[in-house]
Amino acid sequence: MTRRQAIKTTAFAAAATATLPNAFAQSKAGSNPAQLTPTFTLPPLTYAFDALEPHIDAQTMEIHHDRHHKAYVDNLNKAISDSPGLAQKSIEDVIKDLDSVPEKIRTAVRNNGGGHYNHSLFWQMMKKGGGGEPKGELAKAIEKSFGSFTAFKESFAKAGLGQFGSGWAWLVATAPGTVLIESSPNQDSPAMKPTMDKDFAAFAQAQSPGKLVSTKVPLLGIDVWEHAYYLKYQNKRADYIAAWWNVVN
Ligand code: MN3
Repeated sequence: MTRRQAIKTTAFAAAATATLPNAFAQSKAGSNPAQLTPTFTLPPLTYAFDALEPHIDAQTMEIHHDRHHKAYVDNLNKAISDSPGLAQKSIEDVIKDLDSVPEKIRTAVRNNGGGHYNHSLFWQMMKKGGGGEPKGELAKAIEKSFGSFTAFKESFAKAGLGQFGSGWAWLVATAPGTVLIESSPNQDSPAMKPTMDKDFAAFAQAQSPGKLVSTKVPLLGIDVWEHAYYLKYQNKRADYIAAWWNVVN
């Protein structure tokens, strides 16, 4: 293996494991045999509501986590109450395979399952005293795709600002050592839109045999719904995005 290939492969390995499986370990109650109707649950925040002050205010965090995210979980559970097969899957597997969801609940599962998946990632993508620049393979992949971290931040902010109405901006791994930026409306996730990159799919299968694989792995995402920033920033989404870099994990 050449050095270049090695870099690509390790960057991809980092991306492939960046689906943060721990985020969902506690969000699933299906492993409890005593529970007749397995349901999805709201994962607790691993930091205090005020941990991200002054960039993200405590009240916004509390409402965002305890009410908005909780509503996605509650509405997802309501939607799947007659589909026990779905309740036994991880949320990641559910949103990656929306085609297999019964049509009459597909929109509800897309919106609320997407909301549960995206927010479960989002809380972990932030931390107290965050910010700074990535290192190692991710830094190399960003440099390859955007030229520099500064240029990446500009493009990422543009994607967040350009998302009309509610949605997200994402840094996504799509292939070994390759990252790109995209935005999604509502609670859609890049993981809902797998590409047909065979190299990526084969590598991901080798890393996690037998697991459903999306060929797009969300590495970083910012929630640009107004509920994520309106209390502190009102209509100034650009100010929220600029401040958010200070809390990126
Ligand atoms: Mn939100």
